[in-house]
Amino acid sequence: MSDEHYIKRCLQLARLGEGYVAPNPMVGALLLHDNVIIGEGYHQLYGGPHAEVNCLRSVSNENKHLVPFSTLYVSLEPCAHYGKTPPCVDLIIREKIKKVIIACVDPFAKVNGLGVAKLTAAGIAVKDAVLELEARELNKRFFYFHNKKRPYIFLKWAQTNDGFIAGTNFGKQLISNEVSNRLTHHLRSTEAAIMVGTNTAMYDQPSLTSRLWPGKNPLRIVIDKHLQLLATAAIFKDDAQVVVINYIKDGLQNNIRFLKINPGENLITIILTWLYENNITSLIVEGGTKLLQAFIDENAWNEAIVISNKALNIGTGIAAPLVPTATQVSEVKLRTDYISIHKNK
Ligand code: AOF
Ligand code: ZN
Repeated sequence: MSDEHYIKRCLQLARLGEGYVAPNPMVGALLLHDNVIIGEGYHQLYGGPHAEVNCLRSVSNENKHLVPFSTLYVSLEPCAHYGKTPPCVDLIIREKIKKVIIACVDPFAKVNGLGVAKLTAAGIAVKDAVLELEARELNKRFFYFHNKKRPYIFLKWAQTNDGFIAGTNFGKQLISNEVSNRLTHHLRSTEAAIMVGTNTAMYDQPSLTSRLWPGKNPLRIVIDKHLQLLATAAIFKDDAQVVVINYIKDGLQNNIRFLKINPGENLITIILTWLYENNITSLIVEGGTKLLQAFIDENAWNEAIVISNKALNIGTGIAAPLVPTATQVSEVKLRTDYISIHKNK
């Protein structure tokens, strides 16, 4: 079996942490001795042990003596820093492992190459860049966040066949079907934050939770410049945090975080900076058209997920945002809904 084969298994293990490890990356590891996998592990929970630690812990007592003669495969460069856990490189050196194969270097400034350097200095053979593209794609949020210093942004909306996202006067319009809604809730459970504009929060009354999928809720962010939303709005209900971006006040009140901005300031820049400073690696923007179009116009987006119900025409209403058609990379059909994914190059 090739190194690619074992790194692929590491990527598979890593994905088991989806939705539970952010802002950390998903990481998987395995130990191979004489073509037999004697240990496997992944980073399961933010703040918890890293993949390498879980992998070594999984080795049975009768196989422990094989560890120094095994190769460690990891989907990310082992860490060299003291974070919530001690450095994985120290553990690898202590365990006398002589060969480490990794998929990619960690973009996090406190690690970024230092893990490989420390292993090499200890006489350990390190092979890098095995399935690097796949590994970076798996942790696209984490890489984007550290390289560009802003969260990875998904735009998501549902539109009718004739291109509307709501009826006239913001009339609430059910567009996507229950299967697509599950998909949306899955996305919510894997992303750190979700945002809507005032009118969407007011007229659509979304709760922005991931109740149709197991997992955590994202941090909810709503723009409400003049604090017009009623305390009874759906966005303030349920067990998920809320941030209200507004012109009036700052601070925490009844579990709601108010974040004051000044008129004239670039809203998108301020929000993205705040998200970066608060270690929020990904954001879904769910509407309405004005907010989505602002992100498109500022070129502040990574992926757009457009759900189009081909069986529904309403003739008039609020037009959907316009995303360049050339950016579409795929389309899947879920009953009457066509879900197209666009990627910003
Ligand atoms: C690894 N293996 O499984 C993961 C790594 O606060 P900590 O201690 O959890 O450290 C978080 C950082 O460690 C994170 O930003 C990333 O650079 C790295 N994640 N490293 O060797 C792992 N999850
Ligand atoms: Zn580590």
